[in-house]
Amino acid sequence: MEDGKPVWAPHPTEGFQLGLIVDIGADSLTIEPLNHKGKVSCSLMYLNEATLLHNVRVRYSKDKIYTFVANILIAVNPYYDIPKLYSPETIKMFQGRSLGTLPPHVYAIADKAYRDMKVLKMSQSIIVSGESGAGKTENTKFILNIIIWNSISSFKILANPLLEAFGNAKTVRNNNSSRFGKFVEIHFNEKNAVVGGFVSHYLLEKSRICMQSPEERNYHIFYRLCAGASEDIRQMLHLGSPDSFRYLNRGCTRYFASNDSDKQIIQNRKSPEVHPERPSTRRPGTSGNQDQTLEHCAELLGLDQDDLRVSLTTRVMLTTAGGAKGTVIKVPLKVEQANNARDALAKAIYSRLFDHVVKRVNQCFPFEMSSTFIGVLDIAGFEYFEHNSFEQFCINYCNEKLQQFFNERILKEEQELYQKEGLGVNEVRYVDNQDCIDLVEAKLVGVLDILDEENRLPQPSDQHFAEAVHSKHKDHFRLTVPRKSKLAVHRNLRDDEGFIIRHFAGAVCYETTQFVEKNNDALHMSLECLVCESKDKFVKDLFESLNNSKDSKQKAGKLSFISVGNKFKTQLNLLLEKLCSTGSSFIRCIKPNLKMVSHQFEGAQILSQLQCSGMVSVLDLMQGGFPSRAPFHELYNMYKQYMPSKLTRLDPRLFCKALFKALGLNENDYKFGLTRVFFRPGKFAEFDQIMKSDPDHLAELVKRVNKWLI
Ligand code: AOV
Ligand code: MG
Repeated sequence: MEDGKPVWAPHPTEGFQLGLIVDIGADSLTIEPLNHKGKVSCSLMYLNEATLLHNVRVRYSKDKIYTFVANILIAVNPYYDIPKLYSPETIKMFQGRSLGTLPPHVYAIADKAYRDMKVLKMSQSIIVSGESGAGKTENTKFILNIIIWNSISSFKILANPLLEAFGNAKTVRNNNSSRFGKFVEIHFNEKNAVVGGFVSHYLLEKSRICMQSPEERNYHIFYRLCAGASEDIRQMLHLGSPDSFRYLNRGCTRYFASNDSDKQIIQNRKSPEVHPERPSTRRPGTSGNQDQTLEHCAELLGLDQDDLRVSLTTRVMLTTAGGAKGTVIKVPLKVEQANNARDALAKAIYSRLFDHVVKRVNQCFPFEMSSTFIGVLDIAGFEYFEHNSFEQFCINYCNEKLQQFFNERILKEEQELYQKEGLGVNEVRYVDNQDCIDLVEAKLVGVLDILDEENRLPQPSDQHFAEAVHSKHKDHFRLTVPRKSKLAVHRNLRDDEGFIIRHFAGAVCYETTQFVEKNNDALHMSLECLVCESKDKFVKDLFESLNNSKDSKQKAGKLSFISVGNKFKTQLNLLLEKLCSTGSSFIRCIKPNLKMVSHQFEGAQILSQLQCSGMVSVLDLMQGGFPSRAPFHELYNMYKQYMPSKLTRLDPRLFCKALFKALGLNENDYKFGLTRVFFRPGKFAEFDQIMKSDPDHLAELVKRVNKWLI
């Protein structure tokens, strides 16, 4: 660093800003910002987070929303339809062309997957990640469409509108937010024609069924039913306006006119909200006539009205006191407990219904024999909010696993490149996150198992769980106790009701309130028994499969336990096994701003997403090896103007060799491959600076080169 040299300086809103050093103090630098619109040439040969951010920014301003870093595709959400970006002509242009010969595009990734599958006869996966609203689901749809389009088949996947109706909702971050993760597989026969498909789903958000934050909605399907159902369905289901339903009238009840009432695919970016918020006629909790609600409910669920009432308001218990051991008694529930029972029933029904919808979708794309598949993973990226609960814990655990997979793959690619170029370098160092994964999933001592153990206690408590986590991992590098100020201030929480995990993307403070409840997928036995005996075959079937797998001798009244966390762990490990057996590509989606508008690039926010997506750690990973690389002919063209003609007559490779020798560069700082030179971190910049330094210095250099050439 020297006075007058341009540097990228951290900036609170822009992320980084280019400036000149005007003063170097003992512990600070004074930097004068340079006008962005001035001439700033930037090359990714200087690979760091500032130049990466700058590059993405410049490209975004020209509607170039896709950028490659190595083979990883960065996709910025444009929040408007860029003309011709996904047109049939564009699709044609990408077919069969190799990565790197065409501008970066999601079609390039899809096409690479399809070609690799054909050529290598190996299944492929595309991992799409990013925060809420970053464009994962849209890009996933583009990929699936083009793959099916490409593979000359009459096969159509029309499952998306259905899955999105049941699994997507309006949130403050995204009007069409997927509240579940999915891995969609398209299966092919040995002739590479599509033979079928399969969808796996993960972690549907259940709390939304009973409760929505202000400005958020329940799942789309409810509003669409209210808005678009025919009169006979309306009568049959006792439908009214969303305001009249307790589960719909807490948050936002607005209709999205063209989405909710007509039968087309939900595309919220094209449909402004038309109906103003309808006045709420009743207060929550006092909705309508409760007896009538109970009657409708019982009717629709195929239950006896009195049985339903009793099951929702009492709990069957086995007495253990005195000699009366084993007597069944009915204990009335407090209002809050009864509300919880009702909510638990609603959540159980909906999540089983969603499982059923996915199962039915899968039955529509059956296949008997498949030789390969292309799988696309659309799952939420790393999350940290003001308050983080069990959902964030699970999704971040998932992202740790995916990050590890990502690191291993990128590392492997780097090493393969080094090998191909004959560098003789075997090792690239990087920070492994296995310790963080172990902290979550290790047998007995991992957070998930500690939580399960808590769930099995007669009186589990969130606080006791948090204490157990801390006591089992006293000096764990990844785990700390939150300070009181972080957690307790507004929420009357004790300071030990939580833990902080130091993730690869940053530290997150989890509040353990409700962890125990959210980790349990089981209903109280009395409710479970009730729905299992429904006269409605559909409702009965929803619960039956689950019931069969359980110990039928389970005692009445005792809360059974089905672990959400461990189910997810099992699913995730299966998914990773699958991913490991495939060739993989990565897409990192970026949300450009919180307002969800076009043409607005919030640098600081985007930088943090690049960090969370592991892109910055890819740069770090590359720093452990030879992150900057330049083909011989590029270096030749870049510097020949400074060199004597004797030197420029050499072929580019020899030119570079001669030049490097003459400069007396340290041989540890660079390596010659077959087609390019590789540099240690920061060394390319040093070299470039020598080459472009002042005329005296240059004359001296030329003399040295001449001498060396003789
Ligand atoms: P997400 O899947 O990443 O969020 P979406 O794919 O639903 O995000 O994208 C959010 C919205 O951004 C879409 O509804 C579109 O309006 C717009 N959008 C995204 N990509 C494009 C594009 N390529 N061109 C034009 N508009 C786009 V979440 O599911 O909330 O994590 O849970
Ligand atoms: Mg989505």
